[in-house]
Amino acid sequence: MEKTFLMVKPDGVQRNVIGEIVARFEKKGYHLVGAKLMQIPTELAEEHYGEHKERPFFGELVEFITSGPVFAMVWEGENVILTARQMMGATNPKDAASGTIRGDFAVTVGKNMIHGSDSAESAEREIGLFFKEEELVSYEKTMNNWVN
Ligand code: IDP
Repeated sequence: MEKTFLMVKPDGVQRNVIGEIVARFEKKGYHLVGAKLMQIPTELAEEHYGEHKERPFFGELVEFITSGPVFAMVWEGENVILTARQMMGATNPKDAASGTIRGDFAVTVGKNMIHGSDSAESAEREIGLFFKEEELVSYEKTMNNWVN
């Protein structure tokens, strides 16, 4: 089953919307298999956002993501990578549709509330960066039969 890495960024933790964001994915029918509140070390932030190293906002991005705790999660389900991206909305909240997380909760691109893997390769890489294998759990919910 497909897995993705999602993270409520420091703005979401500070603004008390961890629960609302988790609830959206739970209600959709996805399956939470790992989660932790953590403070990201600078080296991990730089590695996670490595593809943006040359961008002018890289320093600001690393500074922001390490500025306070984040809520890191692994979610499982059919097409969860793409569907979670759709539920998050466009990177810049000004372009994000109402009803999406960024469209509903965020205003500026620098503080856009949530991160989500953008491909199967990124999901595998990011889950590996943030979680040890033993931190992910495997369990059944009877609801699975009502979703799939
Ligand atoms: P994504 O988070 O939707 O995948 P990416 O293009 O991978 O978007 O960018 C990573 C993060 O970098 C974004 O979520 C956003 O917070 C930040 N970012 C992107 N563009 C800018 C910018 O122009 N200024 C400041 N931050 C930016």
